[in-house]
Parts: sequence; C-alpha cells; structure tokens
Amino acid sequence: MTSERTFIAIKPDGVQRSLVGEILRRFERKGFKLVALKQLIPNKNLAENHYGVHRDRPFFSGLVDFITSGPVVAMVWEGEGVISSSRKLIGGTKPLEAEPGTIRGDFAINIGRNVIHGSDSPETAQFEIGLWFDASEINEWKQADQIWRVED
Ligand code: DAT
Ligand code: MG
Repeated sequence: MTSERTFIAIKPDGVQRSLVGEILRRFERKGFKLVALKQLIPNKNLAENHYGVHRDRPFFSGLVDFITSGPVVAMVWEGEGVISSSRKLIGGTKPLEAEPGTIRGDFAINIGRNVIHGSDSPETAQFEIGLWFDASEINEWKQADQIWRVED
C-alpha cells in the first residue's frame, strides 16, 4: 500500500455555516486518517502563497480577501489514494455543477463560496502541507482498526 497525504482546508464560509463536523465526518467515514488539524485566520502572505498559481486571474484579490476573512480549519489527511479521492469527496469547483453527494454538490451554490479546498496533485499536496504546517504539527499514529480498512 502506498500511503499519501493531502492538504484539506474548510474555508471561512464552511466554518461560519457550521459545516466543520459534517465535513470531518465524511473524511473519517471514508476511512482516511487525520494526522494534523488546526484552526487559524490565514494572513495575506499565506493566502497569496497558497493561491499563487491564480495570481494573474481576475478573481485573485477577491479570493485572498475571502480566505483571510475568518477562521479556516486546516488539515492533513493520510491514506491510500487520498489526494484524488478527496477531490472526489469535495466535488467540482463550480458548486452548481458538482455532483450531489459531494461536499460542494450538497452544501454550496457559488464558486466564490465553495466551502472547502483540497490539493489537486502530489506536488501541490507536498507544497501546501509545508506551507500551512510545521513538521512538528503532523502526527504519525496507527488506527486501531486499520486491518479492517487496508490489507497488509
Ligand atoms: P479548486 O478549489 O476546485 O481546486 P481552482 O484551483 O481552480 O479550484 O480555484 C481555486 C479557488 O478559486 C476556487 O475554489 C474558487 C476560486 N475560483 C476559481 N475560479 C473562479 C472564478 N472563475 N471566479 C471566482 N472564483 C473562482
Ligand atoms: Mg485548486
């Protein structure tokens, strides 16, 4: 089994709308392992770095204003295939086109208020985890029921 890690963040709209528990529940029920979790209000520098690939897009400044507007719940989740699977749990970027059953499909309408972020590739995941977390904030631990989720 090749385990990987991804960066997931519940954006200020998700925190304000009390969706934190619902979202954690979906990742837990899937079977992924939570290895880091914290709440913070990102500063502008962090937000601009995080969304650096979108720097030249017209929505960039609004996106940075939004993500710095309140608490974000930042997480690292671990497991086999967790990067692409998380993107499926999250759903498409445009909430009205996201499939029902996905987080965005179930809980959002507007692209600028789409509740949650997830890394889109192994390279992005590594970059984003390093941007948001110190190594000391990430915990290695074994799930007691691991043998019922993954084969040796
Ligand atoms: P995703 O969050 O699905 O990875 P993305 O990386 O293309 O999507 O864009 C990052 C965020 O930027 C996205 O979650 C919401 C915002 N965004 C993207 N395209 C936008 C647009 N056309 N108008 C407004 N906000 C947009
Ligand atoms: Mg993206």
